[in-house]
Amino acid sequence: RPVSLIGAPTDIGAGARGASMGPEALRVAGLQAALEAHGLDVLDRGNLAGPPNPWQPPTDGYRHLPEVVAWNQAVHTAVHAELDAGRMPILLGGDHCLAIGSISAVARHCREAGKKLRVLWLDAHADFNTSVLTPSGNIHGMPVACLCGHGPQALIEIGGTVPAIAPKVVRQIGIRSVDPGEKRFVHQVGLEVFDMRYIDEMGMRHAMELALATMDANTHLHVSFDVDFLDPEIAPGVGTTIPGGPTYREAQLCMEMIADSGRLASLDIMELNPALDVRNKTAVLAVDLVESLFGKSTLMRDPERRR
Ligand code: DIR
Ligand code: MN
Ligand code: MN
Ligand code: MN
Repeated sequence: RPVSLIGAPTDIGAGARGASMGPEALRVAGLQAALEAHGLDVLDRGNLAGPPNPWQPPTDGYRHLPEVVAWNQAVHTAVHAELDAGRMPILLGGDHCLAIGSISAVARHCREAGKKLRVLWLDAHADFNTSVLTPSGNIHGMPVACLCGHGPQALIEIGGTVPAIAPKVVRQIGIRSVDPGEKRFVHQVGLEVFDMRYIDEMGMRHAMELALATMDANTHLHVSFDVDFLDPEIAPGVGTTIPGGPTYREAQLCMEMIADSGRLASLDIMELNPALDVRNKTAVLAVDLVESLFGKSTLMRDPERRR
């Protein structure tokens, strides 16, 4: 399926400025050429437009809510248009609040096309805060809750149906920072979380086997990749580094197993912050991992023999 790159240059939902430069850093790191080298047909749609970041404190538990709504409406429209055109959207963030627009569009497309949805959420954070639970007011800590119908009306209704998704379609991988109230809420709704302790004890392979299980030919797989998923030793260019993330090899295996599923149909690459990066190395790493996500492998593999 042909691919469309959509830039969303904003840090409107983040706690640090700079993710607005993420789309260009991914382009400079060679994302389009890397995908084309795999034989993919890639169009760069350029950048969406939206309001500037006023950098204000929260009001009623939300920072920049009107601006977050405007950006997410633009993302929703753009992502849905690509899906309707039979193309695979890759959203270049931008901070992770934009997954509300992206995944609400994917969910709407799945309803319209009679497809099942699976969302893999690769992140250090659960992003399941609400205005009452949030310690920061930053809406990039709230997108999964908003998609599940817990959030301000203007954000939860972007896709037309509330909630946009059920918690049971989500699998979270790599989680290692969850705020106290958020932790109780994640437990209450029964989110399926493969946190770093699970990965330490059981291994990335087992976590991914379970996260990818029970999909079929009619399943649309969406991957929402927050770059802070990765260990900060290898990926310093993000606003909220949390130690103890997946290593380079664990992250590669994660991406390769998603590729092997054959179900990947849409992707977000979020929270890359070039202002905090070292010679664009985090963007280069993200491109390297995305190549694996699209099937780059060392050998011609025989799945039965695992080599
Ligand atoms: C934190 C940070 N849980 C918050 N969240 C981040 O402010 O809600 N998500 N950084 O990616
Ligand atoms: Mn549609
Ligand atoms: Mn995160
Ligand atoms: Mn996130």
